[in-house]
Amino acid sequence: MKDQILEIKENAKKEIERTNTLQELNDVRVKFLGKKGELTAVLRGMGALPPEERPAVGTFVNEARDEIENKIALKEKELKESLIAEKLQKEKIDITMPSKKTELGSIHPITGIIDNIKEIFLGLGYEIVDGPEIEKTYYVFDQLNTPIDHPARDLQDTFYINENIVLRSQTSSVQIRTMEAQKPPIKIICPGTVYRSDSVDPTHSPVFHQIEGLVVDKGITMSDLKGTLETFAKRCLGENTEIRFRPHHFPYTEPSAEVDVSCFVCKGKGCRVCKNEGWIELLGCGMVHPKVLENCGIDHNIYSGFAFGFGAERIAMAKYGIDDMRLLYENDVRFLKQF
Ligand code: 2NL
Repeated sequence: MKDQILEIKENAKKEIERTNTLQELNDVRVKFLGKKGELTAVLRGMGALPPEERPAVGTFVNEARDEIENKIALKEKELKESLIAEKLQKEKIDITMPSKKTELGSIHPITGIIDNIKEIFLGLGYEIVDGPEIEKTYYVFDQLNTPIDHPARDLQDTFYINENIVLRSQTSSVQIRTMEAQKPPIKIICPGTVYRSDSVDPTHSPVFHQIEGLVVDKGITMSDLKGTLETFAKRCLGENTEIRFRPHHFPYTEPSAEVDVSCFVCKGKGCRVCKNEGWIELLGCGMVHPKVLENCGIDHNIYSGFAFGFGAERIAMAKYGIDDMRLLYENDVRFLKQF
């Protein structure tokens, strides 16, 4: 019987050695150690042996089983390792291969202009403040000395939520809120989205972006305003930029002015961008109306201030020579790629 067991063991070892896959190895396991396996059959046949021989044969069978199991475990480890090695070889990545080109996005020109303007005014010591886009008429009109019969308050020009609430048509409301909440000195800019009931055309959009500035302190004069706007224009549009003031009227400033910049495309000679004028209209400004200061609880006998406001789209169009505002909103990548 021992010879038979030895033979089974040797056969099993040989067959294990010959296997090439985990499946084949499992088949060998079943063939020798399974319920109907060869070694199991020997164990079953032990009943026929004289009782005194049984323990020795039993031990021998168990040793043979252990040896076969060890051999299988070793082979299994070997097969699994070669499987992984094969997989690694197959999935090898050629890191020298040129990669697919990734398209990088870029900052939208309007966002870029606003960021640029914020940087300039931060450099001049201004704080940036924002506020609600849905706003009380009290902050957008009443406090700004804009009477009930003023055309800006017309239903044709402003989006009304109800009689007392509008989509803000300028960010001055944020400045009024600031003047009501804190004492001078005040030195702020208020960038933000504003809404006017305009049809879309090359120079108008019902939704656009405005930046307003406000300085209130003792002894602020028109020359502070001029110096500030000249510095701003040069930093924003180039050191050779010149500015000119034209008298104008706003209900919230007195005196008021509109400011033009020399055309930086043709240096004032006249071209497509300035429509042969040599000058481009940039912004509106003035000295804060005494009534506006008083409305906000600021004594106009002690304090004075200047304010200005402009559209970011207008600056972007002037700076980049864009002749149709709609290009800024259409998200055509061929257009946006240029900035
Ligand atoms: C424009 C230019 C402007 C202001 C805005 C302002 C704000 C306060 C007080 C006084 Cl709180 N003024 N802002 C001043 C002048 C012009 O915007 O073209 N507006 C229609």
